[in-house]
Amino acid sequence: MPKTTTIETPRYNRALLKPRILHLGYGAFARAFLSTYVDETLDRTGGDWGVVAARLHSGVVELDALDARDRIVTVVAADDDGLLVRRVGCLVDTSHPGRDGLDALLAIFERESLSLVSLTITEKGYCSRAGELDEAHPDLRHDLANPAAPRTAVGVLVAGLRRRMALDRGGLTILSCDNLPENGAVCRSVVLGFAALVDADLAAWIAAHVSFPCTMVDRIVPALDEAGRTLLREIGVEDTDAIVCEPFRQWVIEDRFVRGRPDFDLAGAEFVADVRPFEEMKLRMLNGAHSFLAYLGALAGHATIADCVADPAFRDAARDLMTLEQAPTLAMPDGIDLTAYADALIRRFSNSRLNHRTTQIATDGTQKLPQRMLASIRIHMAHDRPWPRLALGLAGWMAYCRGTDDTGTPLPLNDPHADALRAIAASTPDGPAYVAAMLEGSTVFPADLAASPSFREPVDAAYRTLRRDGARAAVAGLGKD
Ligand code: CS2
Repeated sequence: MPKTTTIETPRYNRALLKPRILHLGYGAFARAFLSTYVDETLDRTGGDWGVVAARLHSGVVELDALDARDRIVTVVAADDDGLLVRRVGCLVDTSHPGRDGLDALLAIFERESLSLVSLTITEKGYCSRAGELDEAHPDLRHDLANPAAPRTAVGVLVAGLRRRMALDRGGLTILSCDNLPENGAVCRSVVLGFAALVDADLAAWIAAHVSFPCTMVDRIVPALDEAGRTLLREIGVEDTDAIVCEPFRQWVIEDRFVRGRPDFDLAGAEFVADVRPFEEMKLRMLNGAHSFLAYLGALAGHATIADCVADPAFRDAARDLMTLEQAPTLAMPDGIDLTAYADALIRRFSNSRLNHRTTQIATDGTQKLPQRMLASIRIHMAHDRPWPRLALGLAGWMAYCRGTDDTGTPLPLNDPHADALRAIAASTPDGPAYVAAMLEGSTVFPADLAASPSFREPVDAAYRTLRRDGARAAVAGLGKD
């Protein structure tokens, strides 16, 4: 049993809650993140900020399970010091177009009380390319042809806002909580881009009445696995969809809400004028190190992030990646100590309760690598500085995409472009030809980078080392030249 277990339950009056927040993409991260901030704010202020939890694709079973439990969500923050179990009570309803019909979801946008639509739809959910609407995206093409019957979150937002405009209900705030640089700006760009293609008046209305603040979100929330379920059973939590996550969380939010907001700062969030430095810090140092460990760790046979950082070669390389190749690309406000941030991240990664699988973080590499690695590489190239760890990280992703680890054990490849990646691997022999084909055909690398010898050569060299020595030796060899 863990050393200490504390249980917290809502202290506010749930009967007062109204549907004021609609959350699209109510999965593990939203439970552990948005819900806990709303809940703790309600504990301090009371009020009516209830949340409707919506999923667009999978998730009907999870939402049904929530409904059956009076929509109480159990979030267990765990580390080696103990557990904090929070029974989150802020949900007022659940919604799923596949279960309740799309109309029921769009009708929520018509509610007078609705003030905020928050999103955790992952990077790929924005259907963007270089921050703009990707009109070639197959699901978007469907939605553009059928704007009243959308499948994508972008299409749902635009259809919902159209209902709102028609009833003159006033604007609201759309709050992206995904790991994208300038997530609010990307969200605005895809929503307005879509709206402009279907109805110019609607696009103008959205531009005038809807705000899209940027946010930096941070809490490590692995998918629940057998170890997590065992822990939950040990402490008597029966909910099949309870969440085990780390105690740490950080939310930095641009304060641009057009229809009120909960005082999230009372629950520890920070409202700032400019989120960008915080988001770059987190995307490059935390997420960049995560992806580095995920690809190279999986190739070396490490199942979890905690396993990776228990291996001194990986721990040192991840810390060096943060301090030597990511921190120097950042311009932080006074008072932010990036070395202390790196040390804290390594401690968070070591949390043995989390079981955060390398193969989970390895998903959707095509969507993650630009902001986690390429942004820093561009800065190093402009200053003529070496970037061997980032190069090995990219090489690790390429090797991972061939589908087996260093001992030949299969690795799962989950990515919206997985078919194209598999086709490249199948048609190109491993080695420099494969690196060249990935640089040119994987959709990750902008044409100017893919064509630049000062970009290609370090990646190519890292890939040769990785294939010659294996992931563990290649990681251990970093910094030894
Ligand atoms: C991870 C993130 O899966 C991933 O790509 O890097 O989910 C990470 O755990 C969170 O961003 C932490 O805030």
